[in-house]
Amino acid sequence: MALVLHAGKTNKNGYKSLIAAEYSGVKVELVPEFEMGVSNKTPEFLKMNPIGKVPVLETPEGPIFESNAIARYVTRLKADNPLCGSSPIDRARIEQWIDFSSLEIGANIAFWYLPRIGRAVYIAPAEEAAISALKRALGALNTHLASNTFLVGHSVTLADITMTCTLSIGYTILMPKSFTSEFPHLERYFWTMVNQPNFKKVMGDVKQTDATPPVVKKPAQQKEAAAKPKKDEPKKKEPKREPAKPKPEPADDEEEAPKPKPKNPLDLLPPSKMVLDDWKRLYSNTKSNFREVAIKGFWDMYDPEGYSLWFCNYKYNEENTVTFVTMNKVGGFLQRMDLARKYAFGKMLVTGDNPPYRVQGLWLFRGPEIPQFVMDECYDMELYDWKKVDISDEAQKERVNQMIEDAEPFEGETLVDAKCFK
Ligand SMILES: N[C@@H](CCC(=O)N[C@@H](CS)C(=O)NCC(=O)O)C(=O)O
Repeated sequence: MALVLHAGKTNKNGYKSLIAAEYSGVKVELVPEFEMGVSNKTPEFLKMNPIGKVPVLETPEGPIFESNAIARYVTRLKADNPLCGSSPIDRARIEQWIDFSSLEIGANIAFWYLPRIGRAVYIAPAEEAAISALKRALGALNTHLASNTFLVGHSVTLADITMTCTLSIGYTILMPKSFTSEFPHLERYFWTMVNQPNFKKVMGDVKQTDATPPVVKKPAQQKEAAAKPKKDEPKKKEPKREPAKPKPEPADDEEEAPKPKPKNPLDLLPPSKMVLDDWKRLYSNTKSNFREVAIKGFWDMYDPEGYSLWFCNYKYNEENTVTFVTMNKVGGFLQRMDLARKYAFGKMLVTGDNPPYRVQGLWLFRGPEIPQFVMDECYDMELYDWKKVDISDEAQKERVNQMIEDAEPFEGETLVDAKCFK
C-alpha cells in the first residue's frame, strides 16, 4: 500500500521524500486535491501536525512531520539503501549535509525571501546579514563540490536529495543567475542533480528565476505611509485614486502555472538545405570507413549559411585532476544542453596523458551564432572559451574531422573520453 504525503504538488519540501521514494522503490502518493492554507488547517490535519505545516506523511504506524525526517523514514524502508551511506563516517556526513542544507542554506533563503514578499517585517540590515550568511554557506558548498561530484561518496545520497530540494527553492524564487554564477561548482552540481531522471520525474523542468523579487510593502504599511504627512510638508490635495490592489501572495514557494512558451527564434530562420537529423543519423549509423562515409557526408551536407561550427575550450582545466569527476562534469553539461537538441550537435573530448586533463569540444549550432537561449539557459557555456570555426582554413577543418571521429591520440594526447551530443 502506498504511503500518503500531504503537500501541494510543487512543494519543494515534499519533493525530498518523493525523490527518495523514486530512488528507493517505495510507493509514496500525494494526497489528492490538497489546498494550501485549507487542507493543512483542518482539525484532522492538526492532529497529524499540530502546527499545521506540510509536508506530513501518513504511515501505517502513524503520521510523521518535518520533511527531512519523512525523507529519512522513506529511505530507511529499503534495506541497505545506498542513499543512506554504508559506513559510520559516510552516514554522519550525510547527516551533516542534511543539517547544513536546512540550517545554513534553507533558513537564510527564508530570512531573505519572506520579508521581501511581505510575510515578515523587512529590515534592510537583517536582509544583508541573511544574504551574507547564505553566501558563506554557498561558498563552502562550492569549495566542497570543486573536487566532489556528490556530497558524500561517489553516488547520490539522501544528502544530495535534501540539498538539491532546498537549493531549488532558492533557485526558483530568489537567486537569479547573476547571484549563483559566483558559485560555478555549485551551479554544475545543482543543474546536474535536477536533471537526474529520478529528480526530473518529481520536479519537472526547473526554471531559475530571472530576478530577486522586489520588496513588497503590505497594504497596511502603504496606507500608514500615505496617511502620515512628513513634518513641515505642505498638505497637497491628492487626486482621487483607486486604492492599489495588493498582489496575491504566493503560497510559500508553490509555483504558478507555467505560461505558454513563445516560438524559438531559430524556427523562424530561412530554411536550410542541411537537415540536422539526417546528419545525426549518418553519424550514428556509420560503423566503418568513418572518414569516407560520415566525415565526407558531413561536409557534403554542411550549410554555412544555416549553421555554424564552434570550438570550445574549458577555462578551468587545472581543476580536472580526477578523471571520473571530469567526465561527470562533461556529462552534466551535455544533459543541460538537452534544451538545444533540435538545434545542435556536439562532441566533447577529455584528453591528456596525466592530470590535469583538458576538456574541449566541437559544436554545430543552427544559425550563424551560438543561439542566445543556449547562452542564457545553459550556465556551462560561460565555463568555456568559444571560437567560431573558420571553414576556409584547412587546418581547422581537419581539427573538426578529428573531433567528430574521436581521433586517438588527439593532438598528441591520450583520448581519455569522448562524448557525443546528438
Ligand atoms: N521544517 C519544515 C518546514 C515546513 C514548512 O515551512 N512548510 C510550509 C510550506 S513549504 C508550510 O506548511 N507553511 C504553512 C504555515 O506556515 O502554516 C519541514 O521541513 O517540513
